[in-house]
Order: sequence, then C-alpha cells, then structure tokens
Amino acid sequence: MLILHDETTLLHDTVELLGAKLIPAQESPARIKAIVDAVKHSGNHELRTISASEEDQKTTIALAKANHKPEYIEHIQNVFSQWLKEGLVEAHESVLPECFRLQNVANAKLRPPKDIYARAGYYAFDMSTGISKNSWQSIVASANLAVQAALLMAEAPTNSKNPFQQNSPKLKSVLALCRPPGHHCTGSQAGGYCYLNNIAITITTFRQFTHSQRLRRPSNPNFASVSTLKFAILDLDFHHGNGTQEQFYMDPTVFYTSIHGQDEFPYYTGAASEQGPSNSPAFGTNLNLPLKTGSSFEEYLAKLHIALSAIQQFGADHLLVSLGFDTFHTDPLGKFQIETQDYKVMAKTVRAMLKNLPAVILLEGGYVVDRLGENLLSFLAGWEEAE
Ligand code: OKP
Ligand code: ZN
Repeated sequence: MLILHDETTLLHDTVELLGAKLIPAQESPARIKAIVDAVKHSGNHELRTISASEEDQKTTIALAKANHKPEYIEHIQNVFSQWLKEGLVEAHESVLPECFRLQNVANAKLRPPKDIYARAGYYAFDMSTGISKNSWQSIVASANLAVQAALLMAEAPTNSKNPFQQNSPKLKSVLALCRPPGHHCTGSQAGGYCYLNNIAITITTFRQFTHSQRLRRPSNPNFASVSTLKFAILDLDFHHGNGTQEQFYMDPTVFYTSIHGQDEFPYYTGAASEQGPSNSPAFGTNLNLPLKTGSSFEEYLAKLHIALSAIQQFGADHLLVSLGFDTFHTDPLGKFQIETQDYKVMAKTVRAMLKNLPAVILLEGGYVVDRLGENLLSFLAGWEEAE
C-alpha cells in the first residue's frame, strides 16, 4: 500500500475535557508515530513522507473553502495567536471554548460574537477540540495529505482506456495518515478532534482536478463520465461522521454509509432514519447502520455487508474510506468487540466486494496507541489480499 505521511501532522498537541478534568487529548501525536514505526518496521508498504509546500498549503485552503465557511477557516487559523496576544492563553496551552453557539434563538440573527473568547464557542461544538500553538500547521498538513491522495488517484485511474494513464502504473488504493481527523467537524464548527473535513476535501479535489483536466484536454474520451463523478464514503470509525454526513446530505452524487456505536458521540446524529432529504434525488444516499454497545465482530460484519451492497448498488466511481481503529475492543472511546485479526477480515471483505473501485483511505480515530500499528497492518494485509 502506498501510505502518505507528513511529519507536520505531529505538531498539533492539545487538551480535552474528560469528565471534570482537563487531560492531554487522546487524539495525540503518539498515534501517528506508532503507526509510522509499525509501517517502517513491517517493510511491506511504501511509506511516502511529504511536506506541504506553500503552494500546496494555499491550494488545500482554497479547496477547504468548498466545504467550510471562510470565516470559520480564518478563525481556526488565527484564534490561538489572538488569544495569546490578549493573554487568554499561554504559549504551551490550548484554546478551548466556554460558551457554545445557541440554536433556535427566537428573533435573533445568529452571527459571530465580537468577544474573541466567545468566538471559540461559536466555531466549535465540544471541548475535545482544542487549538494549540501549532495546530493550524497540522490541520493544513492533514488536509493536504487528503488532497495529495486524491491527486495521485486522479492521475492514475484504473481504466486503461483513459489516455492519461497509459504510461502511469496502476494505483488502486492509497492511505493518508491524516491527523487531526476530519469526519466530525461541520462547515463552521470544530468538534470531535476534527477541524477540516479531509474526506470532503478529497472529493472537492477529485472534482476540481477532473474539471481542469477536462478544460486542458477536451479530447478525453472519459469526459462524459468523469464530469458526473459519483463517490461512495464508507465510514468505519466507531463514531458517526456527522460532519461528512452533513456535507453531502443533499448531494445525490455522494453516498455516505457509516457503521458506528448507537447513541455514542456525537450523540445527536447517526440514526438509521437519516436517509437524505425526503422527496429529493439525494433521498437514499445516506445509510446509517448503528450498532449497540458491546456488539461482536459477527454483528459488525452483517452491517458491513449491508453497507457494501448498498455501495455496489449506488455505482460509484471512487471509494473513500474513513478508517478508525476505535472499534478495537479495548479502545477508551469505543465499545465494540473487535480484535486485531478481525481488521484483516474487515478489509478483505470491503476490498473483495468493491474490487474495481479506486480507493482513498483516510485515517480518522483509534486511541489504543500501542495497538494501532498492528491493527493497521492487519487491515492492510486483508485489503491487499483481496486487491
Ligand atoms: C473522534 B473520532 C466521550 C467524549 C468523546 C470526543 C470523541 C471524538 C472521537 N465521553 N469525545 O471519531 O475518533
Ligand atoms: Zn472515532
């Protein structure tokens, strides 16, 4: 497997509120270090360590604006230095919100508060999503990994009739070691350790790249199909990807399906009844498969088959996987009974049923740091067995 990594993703280092205590965030730099070490040690994969150039960073931020409000992006970028200047935070500390955006305020037009303290709560929905001195650099580096993964796949599609790829090696899948993750944040609120939606940015990249390719090469015989690209998102993290669901809820060209802990974080979304807007072409392009606390891998596999059949039926051009390892049986934030060897079966099942779909896999959660490496290697072994 080609695996993309950027050391800048390790800089983000913050705290979260757990019960009554502020603790080092469980979404830690050590997670990525553990994975990178395991991948290097295995010798089975091509680890490509990249670093976003200034140009890459600009492109990534421009692409992110298709999915997030510019004022939100600007807030995430600048809030730490603003707080530092005002003496609200020290250099080694993190910005955390105190008062959240109210919903359904009668007769009030909801707008960002002037108070810079209050703004932290306007652009967030929980207290797990702090912003440290270097968070912004990691957030952009993480999203850039998603962009680069999409560009690599868009340049090397699997259909050999496409004249663009005749000379390029067949690239079927790529994994990006994104950190921070992306599936919880919305268009204007950070949450669940997420700041920019890496999956949504991947899709924007595919669309954008395809568009410019079409302008440059109108003779491209695949033009008709590529201009109406369809995407399937398979969210395997323990938590419901509320942000990703929201980004594409109205979009009939993107199918989102998720297997997640029922009534778990983010608590207010993830019900099976969320199928897309009724009486619209997007109805049926959202499939939530919640599973009860303590569910076994057998129960998980049954849901996985439902998700994969639905993706087959949808007929996507690209597969995007939100890959979380917080489904692991000892995860502090997950409650399923999944073990290391099960990830191999899980991945093999996915790849066997969706064999011909070019796939971009993005890392989301997974918090048992010293088991992350072996869990990922198990997943990749199963994936590659079926590819
Ligand atoms: C992010 B990802 C539970 C608090 C949960 C946030 C969890 C974010 C998970 N009491 N805090 O989907 O792995
Ligand atoms: Zn999760």
